[in-house]
Amino acid sequence: MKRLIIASAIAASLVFAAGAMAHGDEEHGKKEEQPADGHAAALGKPGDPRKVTRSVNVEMNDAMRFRPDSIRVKRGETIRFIVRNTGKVKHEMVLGTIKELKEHAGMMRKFPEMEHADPNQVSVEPGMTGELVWQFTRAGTFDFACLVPGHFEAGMVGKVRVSR
Ligand SMILES: [Cu+2]
Repeated sequence: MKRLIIASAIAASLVFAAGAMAHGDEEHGKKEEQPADGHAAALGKPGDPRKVTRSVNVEMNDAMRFRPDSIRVKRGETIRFIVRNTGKVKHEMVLGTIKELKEHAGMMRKFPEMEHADPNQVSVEPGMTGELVWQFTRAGTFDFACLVPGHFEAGMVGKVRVSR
């Protein structure tokens, strides 16, 4: 009888372990799905530099503005943004939805040292030029912003209008 109890205790712990493992797998699976689902995915995907259909020049300056701050593209286009920083401080261009960008700006205020190099953004040192290649796969109006702490709040934002 005692042996039986031990055996079922082992069986129970095995089931528990298997359950824990299955749970772990599930979590893992969720994580892997995230890139398709989350960050900036609403407006498209990183573009293939060999399939660029058009280049767009964007200036970033210390007046906390993008020029132009409104960009029109056609759905499906792959745009090479040539982003020039004419200011004396670092600026960046981050593509996203305004909700996402707001959240991200909040994170940047909390962790100003946070460096990130996602495919939907380019950071440009003063006097330098950076590039960002993006394919717009959905029609709609999307946003971009500079998320250097304080810049988004100062109105350093712009819009991309993607037509069908
Ligand atoms: Cu800026």
